[in-house]
Amino acid sequence: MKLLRNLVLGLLVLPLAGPALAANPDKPNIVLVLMDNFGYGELGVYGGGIVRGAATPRIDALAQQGLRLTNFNVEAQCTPSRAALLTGRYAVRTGNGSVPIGTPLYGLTQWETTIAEALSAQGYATAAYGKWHLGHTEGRFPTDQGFDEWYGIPNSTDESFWADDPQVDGKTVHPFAHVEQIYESKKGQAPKAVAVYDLKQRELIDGEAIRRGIDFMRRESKAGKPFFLYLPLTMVHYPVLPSPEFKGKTGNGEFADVLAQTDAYTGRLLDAIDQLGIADNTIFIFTSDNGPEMFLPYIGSSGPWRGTYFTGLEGSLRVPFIVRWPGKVPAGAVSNEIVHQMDVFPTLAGFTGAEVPQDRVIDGVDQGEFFLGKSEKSAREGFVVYVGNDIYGIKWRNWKIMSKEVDSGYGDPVRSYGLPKFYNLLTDPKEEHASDPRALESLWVRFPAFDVLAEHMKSLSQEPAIRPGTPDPYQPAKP
Ligand SMILES: [Ca+2]
Repeated sequence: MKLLRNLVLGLLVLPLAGPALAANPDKPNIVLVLMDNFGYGELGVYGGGIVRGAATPRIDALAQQGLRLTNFNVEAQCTPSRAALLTGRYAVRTGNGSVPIGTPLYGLTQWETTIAEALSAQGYATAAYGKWHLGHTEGRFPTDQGFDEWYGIPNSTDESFWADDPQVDGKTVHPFAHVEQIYESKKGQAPKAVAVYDLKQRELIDGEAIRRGIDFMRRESKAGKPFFLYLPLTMVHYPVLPSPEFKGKTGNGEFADVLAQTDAYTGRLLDAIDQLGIADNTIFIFTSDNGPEMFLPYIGSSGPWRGTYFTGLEGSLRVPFIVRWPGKVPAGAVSNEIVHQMDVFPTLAGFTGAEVPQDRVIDGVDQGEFFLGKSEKSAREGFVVYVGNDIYGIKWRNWKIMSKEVDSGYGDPVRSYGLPKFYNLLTDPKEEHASDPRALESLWVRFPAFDVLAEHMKSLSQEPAIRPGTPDPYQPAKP
C-alpha cells in the first residue's frame, strides 16, 4: 500500500519536477511584461498603489525580490518604444521614430533583428501575446519577426472604438479604416482573425493574453525548452476598461480596477512560474512602453515627474522597471542609474548567449554586470531624447539639456530654443526651473552631454536611418 502510495505521489510530482531538472542554467527563460502607457507613479512600490485607488501587492513584492530601477528610460510613443525595445536601436534608425499616424506601411523591415529572432537562434520557444504596434501588413506581424506564436492586436487600442462606428467599413473610406480584429498565428502562417476588437474584447484581451502566456510556459517547460514570453499587455491605454472579474472591485473606478487587475494578472504569472518549479531559472521583467495615459477620464500618474507620453519630459521617459532573477539579480536592489530600453536586448543576449547583430549600429549596451550587482554603475551615462522623429534634447547623468519642449502630448505648441534649457533633475525633478545657460555652475554639463549627441549624429551619417514606410526587402546601401 505504501509502495503504491509512493508510486502515485511520484507520478503526481514528476510533471512538475521534470522541467526544473531539464532546465538549462545557461538558457534562462524570459518573461517580459510590457504595459501600455503605464506611468511611473502607478505601482505601490513607485509611490502609487493605494494612492491610485488600488494596492499592487504582487508587483510590489516582485520588486523586493529583484532590482527596481528609478531611472529606466523609454522612447516617448508606443511604436518607437516597441521598435527600440525589440531591436536595441533608436527607433528612428528602424523607420519607426513616430507612431504611424500617416503611414499605413510601417513596422520593422525584415532586415532588422529582434530579441525574439536572436533567442530563436539559441533554441528558445518564443511567443507574443498582446499589442504589437509594429506593422499590420503582410510580412510585418510578430510571427514574421521571430515569434513562434502570436495572439493579439496588430495596432493599438484606440481602434477598439471603431467596431461601433458606422462610418468605419474598410471600403468607402479607406481599406485601413476597417473594424480591427484580434488575431492569432503561428510562424509561417497568415494571421487568423479570432474576434472583433470591440469594447467588450477590450475588457477581456489582457486576461486572455495572460491565460495563453501561462499555457505557453506550461507547454514549453514540459518540453524542456527555454522560452521567451513577450507579454505586451494593452492596459492602461485608453479606453481603460476592466474585465467583468475586476469591474467594481476597488470601488474607485475603472482605472483603479484595472490597476488591481494588472497586479492580479502579474500574480497569476508568478504563481504559474512557481508551480512549474522554474522560478530560479526565469528572468521576469515588468515594465512599460512609455509614460502615463493622458486622455480623460483615464489620466495616468507620472509620480514625481511631469508629463505624459508624446513629450520629452521625465514623466514620458521614466517608466517602472523591475527585473527578478533569483540568486542572480540581488533581491531588494534599487538604483537611480540611467538605463534605456534599448539596453534590454544586449543585456538579455549576454544572459542567454544570444547574438547581438554586428553588422549595424546597436545603441543598447549590455547591462549584465549592473543588473547582477557586480557593478554599481550602469553601462550608460546618457542618451538622446527623441519625440517622434525629432530630437528634443539630451539626457546625461542627472542633467537634461533640451532644445525643444512640449507640455502635453495632445497638440500643445512645441517650443524651440536657440539656447537650450539646462535642468538639474536632482534639484528640479519636474523640469520647471531651467538653469540660465549662461550660469557658470551648469555650463560644464554641455561638454559630456553634447558628446552623446555628436556620437549619435555621426552614427546616423555613417549609417543612415531607414526611411519611414520603407517596404521589404530592405538592404542598407553599401558604405
Ligand atoms: Ca503606449
